[in-house]
Amino acid sequence: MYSPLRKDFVSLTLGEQHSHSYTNGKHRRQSCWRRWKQLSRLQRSLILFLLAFLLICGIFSYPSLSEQWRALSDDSVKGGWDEMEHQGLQPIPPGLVPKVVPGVVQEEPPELQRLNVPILPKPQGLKKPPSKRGPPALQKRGNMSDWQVKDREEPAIRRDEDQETETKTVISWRGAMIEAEQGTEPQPSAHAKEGGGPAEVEGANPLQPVSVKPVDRAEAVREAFRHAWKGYKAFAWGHDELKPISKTHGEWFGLGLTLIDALDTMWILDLKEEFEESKRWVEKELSFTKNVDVNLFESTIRILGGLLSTYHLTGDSLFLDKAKDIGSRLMPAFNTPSKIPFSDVNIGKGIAHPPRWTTDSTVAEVTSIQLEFRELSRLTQDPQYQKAVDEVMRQVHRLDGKHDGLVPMFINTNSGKFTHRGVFTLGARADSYYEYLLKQWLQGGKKEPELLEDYLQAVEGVKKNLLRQTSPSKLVFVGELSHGRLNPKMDHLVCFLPGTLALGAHNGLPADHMDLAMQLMETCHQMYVQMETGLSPEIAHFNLQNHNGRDVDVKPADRHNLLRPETVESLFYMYRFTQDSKYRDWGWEILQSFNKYTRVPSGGYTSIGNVRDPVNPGPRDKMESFFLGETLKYLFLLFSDDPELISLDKYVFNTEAHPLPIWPSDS
Ligand code: DMJ
Repeated sequence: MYSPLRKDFVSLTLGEQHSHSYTNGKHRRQSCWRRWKQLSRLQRSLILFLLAFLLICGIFSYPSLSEQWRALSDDSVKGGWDEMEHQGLQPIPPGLVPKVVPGVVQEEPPELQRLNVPILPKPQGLKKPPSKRGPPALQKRGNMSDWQVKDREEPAIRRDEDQETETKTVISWRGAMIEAEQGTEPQPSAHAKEGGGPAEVEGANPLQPVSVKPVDRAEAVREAFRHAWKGYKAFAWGHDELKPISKTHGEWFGLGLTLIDALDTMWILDLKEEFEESKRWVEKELSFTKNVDVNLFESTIRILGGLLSTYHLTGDSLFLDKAKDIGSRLMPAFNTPSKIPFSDVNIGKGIAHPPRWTTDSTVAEVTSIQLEFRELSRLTQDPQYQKAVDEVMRQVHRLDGKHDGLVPMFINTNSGKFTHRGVFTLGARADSYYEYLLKQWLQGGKKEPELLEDYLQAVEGVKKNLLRQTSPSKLVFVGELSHGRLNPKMDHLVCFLPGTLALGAHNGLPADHMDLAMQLMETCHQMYVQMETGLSPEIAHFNLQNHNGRDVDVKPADRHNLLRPETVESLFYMYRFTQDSKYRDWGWEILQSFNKYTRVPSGGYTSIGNVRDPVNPGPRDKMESFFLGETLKYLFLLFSDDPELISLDKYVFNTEAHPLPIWPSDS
């Protein structure tokens, strides 16, 4: 029963009738003390608790409040802001100018975070870039320069988790957050585009040219890598792939795929700390003694290729030992009636098998493992690896079913013959066959004529059968031939081709290979710039009709972007061989689009589902290992001014961007 006498509360009467009329301090102290003594124990404890609580709150909020008071009381900020903005000037609160290296994404200074001051001052005086993602019409933007107004640095791309809540800078999509509106660069003035000296900026006093300095693009790639690594380290360390939105990992082979794929990238980008930590993981944790099925091709190009190139760059035998281990465990794949390898191997049990539904293997897969196994033989002086992969090439060289040097997509592991004949593509399932013809020829010192013969014939086959021009802009693309009919579609994967053609031309192959490379490079570039996000779809369809339509179209099922490298890979080759800065500019735009639409604030980059929708690009929650292994590596090399950094006369890149040495002539 509830007793009316029972008190579930404490009544405190702190006020006093005459409390305001103190005349004597002593009397006041005495009277206070008396009142205090009259209070019950509980009342006193409560008051003391409240006072202590208020004191603690005061201590913690003091720095931020004082900052705000200081900022508010500053006349140059207060009131001046609107007026200055109106005049086309951009006030930056004194003491709050972030010290940023141009183009380098840095942590926001804590005072900026606290005050929520926009760290990216609006680039006034510089016209907003024309809406480059407008209706997707053909856009030839030429060279975009990377000059910026000195005091208005590019935004420090936001990184901290607590910034995720900043609605201004973040797109929210079904609960997923990806960063938005970063890296948007003010359009450079014509002057800045050309030169590099002080630039006149529209709206600024012409007598006082504003000095500009170049963005350090290579440094921006380093920053992107660090950001990706931050996510991998936090949520996927030692696992195959980062799932950056759900902040967890995905497993494919269970072999730390991203970490191994990224080893040589870290070395090349000079990210020592990250490299050393990863090396320790390889030393202590990486084990191939695992009952796991791996895909022969994927594990060869990513793991074996990654370990071999890291061995070459570092000279550390740890990586060669690991390469030998995985290489020998993959060898059972070649135990087939035809010697054309199975697609899958259990590296723990030493048993290989084809996929469940077929005894076929993919042509690109069985012909794009040669660079790695040949190099393994050279390093170990054990010929078994090279023998196995050379045998595959020997057979494919002689096979019926090619069409002017073009190969079908499947080959049977029992008969050793092509299957599903009549379909020819430079895209998925055939792409790197062509790439490895040229690269094996280069790797071996141009001594294997069948490889060159097959390569040259294939390029002629492409020219004769697969090339078309779009309407209305006459973009040259490589279509697909299906039983005599041309399908005007091109995978993004085909964008490796400009780079490979350029590499061939650089090595003495016909000059028209370079012409074709330039034309295809332009098309791959258009596959990016004509999309609203500035990112290419997985597959583009091209308009052949002779009327005013759009050159590039995308089917709903092909609108995704997996952070693939092929276009930036080719841009790297094109820049190295031509020194034409437009290729760098195109690469820079791509990096900015990745930062804008695929970067996840808590770390990592995500593939997206719809490159046509900048508002809702549909993050897919996966960072493929090749984003670190290839995409960022090629971007870094594209922006690096050192042509000797992985010289193309000394190295060939495998199809996962792992550089392997061109063999010395006496080997
Ligand atoms: C990579 O694994 C390799 O570049 C491969 O040759 C094709 N697919 C991915 C990248 O797109």
